[in-house]
Amino acid sequence: MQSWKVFITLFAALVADVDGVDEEKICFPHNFLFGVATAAYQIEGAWNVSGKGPSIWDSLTHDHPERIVDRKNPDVAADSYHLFKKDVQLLVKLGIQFYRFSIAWSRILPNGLANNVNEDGIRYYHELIDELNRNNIQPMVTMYHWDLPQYLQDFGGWTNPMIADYFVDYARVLFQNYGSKVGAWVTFNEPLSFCQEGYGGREAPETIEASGFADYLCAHNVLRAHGMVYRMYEREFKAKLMTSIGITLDFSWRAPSSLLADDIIAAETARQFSIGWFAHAIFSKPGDYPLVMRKRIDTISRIQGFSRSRLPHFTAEEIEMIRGSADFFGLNHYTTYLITKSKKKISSKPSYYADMGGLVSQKSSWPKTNSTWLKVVPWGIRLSLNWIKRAYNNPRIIITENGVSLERGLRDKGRTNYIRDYLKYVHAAITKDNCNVYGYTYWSLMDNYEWLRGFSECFGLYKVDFDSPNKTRTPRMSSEYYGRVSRTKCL
Ligand code: GOI
Repeated sequence: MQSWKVFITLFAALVADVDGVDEEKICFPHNFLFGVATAAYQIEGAWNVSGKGPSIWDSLTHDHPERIVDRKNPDVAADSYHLFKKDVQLLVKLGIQFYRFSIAWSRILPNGLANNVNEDGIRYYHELIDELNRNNIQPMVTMYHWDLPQYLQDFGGWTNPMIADYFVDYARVLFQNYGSKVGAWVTFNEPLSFCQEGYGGREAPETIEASGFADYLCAHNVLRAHGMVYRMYEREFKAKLMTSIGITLDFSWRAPSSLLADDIIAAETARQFSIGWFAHAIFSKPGDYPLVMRKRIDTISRIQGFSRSRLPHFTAEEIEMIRGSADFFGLNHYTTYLITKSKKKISSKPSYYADMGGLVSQKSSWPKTNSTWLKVVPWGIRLSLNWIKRAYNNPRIIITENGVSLERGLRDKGRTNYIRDYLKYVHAAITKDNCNVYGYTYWSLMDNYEWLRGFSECFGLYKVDFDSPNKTRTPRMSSEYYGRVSRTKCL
């Protein structure tokens, strides 16, 4: 069947389905996992404590406060570096089964390279992981959640092919130290975000701004680094350790803005240029980049007078190495976009969006949140899960982030509704569509530093008072709801 027919059938079926079941009790399988997520830079603080080296985000927030909405930096943030035992108690109170957090590369290796290991950094994550295990909360550890050691950025960051080797060295230090007590590893969080915004746009500190060029180089090296870590683990650790390794990819659903064939095709192309850019090489049978990316970028590069494609090529060995290099598919999903086929003529200026050929928008009637990009569109998660199932032969999926930003207050009915509505569609994807989803993670445990948005957007189940000396955490109403869901597995 053509993809647009699949889309319409699925869409009609699911809108009819889920609306009718509001009153029934909806329960997940007993072994379904519920968790919450955070990231090192957004909560730890202690930016230069005990030997930690600076990351690119430390540089940006210190040197260019004008680029941050509230001009604030997270030098202290929620101070989880010192308050982690309190945070583990919040997790215990929630009754969740796992905690997804990230390790700050430059806390372990101050300049990113493995010749200098910072023992205090090693100690900190040992204490956090031990505290989690003591409380029966499984740690799920992200190796890279955007905080590149500044030293590595100075010679090209993710555009430097050598960075894949440096990342393998870093991952080896992590496996050697924590391998026996961590059940699941995520190599990268949302490479689409940091490659596209850091190397192609203005939304991040890398400020390379070479869209249609550096973003492709970044993705290329991230994919190589991911595959190399997976194979290094197989060679050096698999016999001794019991753990799983995956990657977290962000997939906002891309729906066509109309039922015109042009827009339906443009939406599918946009999916291939977003999730497919990273997932195809790892999760598809043939591996490598999606064919439509290869064709469009090769053709447009030629029209623009380049002597080679702006999209790099993998060697045959690299394709083999990356293919199948994940035990699970980590999915971050928050919202949905509409795609309209672009009618603009190709200009000489390289651009990822021109290569993709679609215009991105959102429907004005979709409910707003406190983040401009995040509209509440619960059915998008079911379509995303089904798309992944079909494209990559039903992989094991864990939803590694889903959440919403709302007002700072404690009575957050909207957050409870968001979680319930999105989980209803996750449940339908499992029970009606046979998607292989085994867990769900709410972003975030607590309010934190929202990158360029500073402290102005609150995603937390717990409110954090960033002005109080001890960074007081207070439960929001939604934490009661999510705690009940994670304990009973029922909505
Ligand atoms: C997570 O990423 C992340 O992992 C966490 O660390 C984080 O805390 C959490 O999100 C919560 O933020 C309006 C083209 C303004 C260019 C609408 C199209 C800007 C720019 C819609 C579409 C969107 C979640 C920036 C995934 C990056 C925010 C991915 C969500 C910028 C927009 C656009 C828009 C656009 N994304 N990120 N953007």
